[in-house]
Amino acid sequence: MGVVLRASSRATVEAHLDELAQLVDTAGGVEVARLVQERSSPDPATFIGRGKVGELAELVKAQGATLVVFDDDISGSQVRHLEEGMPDGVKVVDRAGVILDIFAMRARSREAQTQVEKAQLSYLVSRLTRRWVHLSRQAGGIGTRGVGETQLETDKRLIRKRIGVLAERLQEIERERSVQRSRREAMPAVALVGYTNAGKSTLFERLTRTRTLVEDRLFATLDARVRRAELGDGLVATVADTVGFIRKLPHHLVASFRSTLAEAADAEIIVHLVDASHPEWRDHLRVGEEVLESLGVGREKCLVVLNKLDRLGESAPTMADRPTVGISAKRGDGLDLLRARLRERVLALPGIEVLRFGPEGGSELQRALALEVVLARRYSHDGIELVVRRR
Ligand SMILES: Nc1nc2c(ncn2[C@@H]2O[C@H](COP(=O)(O)OP(=O)(O)OP(=O)(O)O)[C@@H](O)[C@H]2O)c(=O)[nH]1
Ligand SMILES: [Mg+2]
Repeated sequence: MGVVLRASSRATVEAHLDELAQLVDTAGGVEVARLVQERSSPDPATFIGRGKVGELAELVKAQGATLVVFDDDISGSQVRHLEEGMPDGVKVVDRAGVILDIFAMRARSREAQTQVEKAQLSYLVSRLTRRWVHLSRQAGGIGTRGVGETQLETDKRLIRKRIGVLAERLQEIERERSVQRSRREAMPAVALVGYTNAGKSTLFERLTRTRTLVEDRLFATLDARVRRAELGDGLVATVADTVGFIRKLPHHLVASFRSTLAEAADAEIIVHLVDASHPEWRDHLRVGEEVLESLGVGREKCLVVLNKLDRLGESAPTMADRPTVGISAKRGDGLDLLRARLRERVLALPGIEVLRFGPEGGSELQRALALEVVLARRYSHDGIELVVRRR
């Protein structure tokens, strides 16, 4: 179900619905019908118009559908009113609900699972209605109920408590992560970020020569992973693969995935990967830039890399306002140029120095090797050259 509000257009809403259909497919559902309504503003009770609710119910019945997915954020009471208008047992969710479902399915690490549970509970607490199965029964029942409190409030309180526990656990994981990070600190850190399905994991495999999950599905990657990569000319860096961006990602979700994205935000060089063969790639780039900005990442750190050029033939796009690199992560085209650009950026980082030692500089060389972090060593006929990072 899509709604064309005043500020948007039918074409945009259709494109967003195509993406929503992909999300539904990833979550294991099958799209059987689509409905779009144009309205100047959402109906406070049912989001779409009352008449449209009837039309939707007819369509659901005709198709034997079991789930209605809204592309826009809908509130708990709107869900309730909408579900009341549908045939029995038909559920109503929004885009955020589907994304959460996918995240729950894909979460592997303890961190991702904790983040997903926290995000799900926050989502739930805003949508708790009287039909909710009482949580207090699981949590010991008698004694947990405050005097005069309604069941609903008790449930909400229990959920908030659980959210608090999860938040603490996440902080602890984040502390462990920052310890690990400081151990790697001296190595230049490159993060691959970008819209979901842009090809980040494919590029990660190419750069780090490891195998990872690459899928033509949304959110194949949920956990940030970091590996060592050779950039050529003897230079090494760490490269991080990260969770993808998507439009209309609700704020509370972004917040719970912040620490996963923190890996990206903390990187010194950000490769913002874009699927240039996607008709909406400029929009994807903009969504990514907005998220990066909200994480406090400066533009100057980012290198825009246009991927999947193998699909475009001669008509590779360019951008007037900034330098870009065009690649095909799948075929391996353009990777030498990308590595060269990354080397230039690494060499321009603070603390990086190139030291040269002639044949007589043996003791100085020994000292440098002991004191500095060596990112590259190059041998030539008249001595040795070290690229070091001052701590
Ligand atoms: N034609 C073509 N396909 C590519 C290229 N790079 C990646 N793909 C395909 O695009 C799909 C998504 O690739 P991934 O590497 O999983 O993308 P991702 O950005 O890691 O996606 P998420 O983890 O879901 O955010 C896969 O089917 C890849 O094979 C490319 O250069 N050309
Ligand atoms: Mg991936």
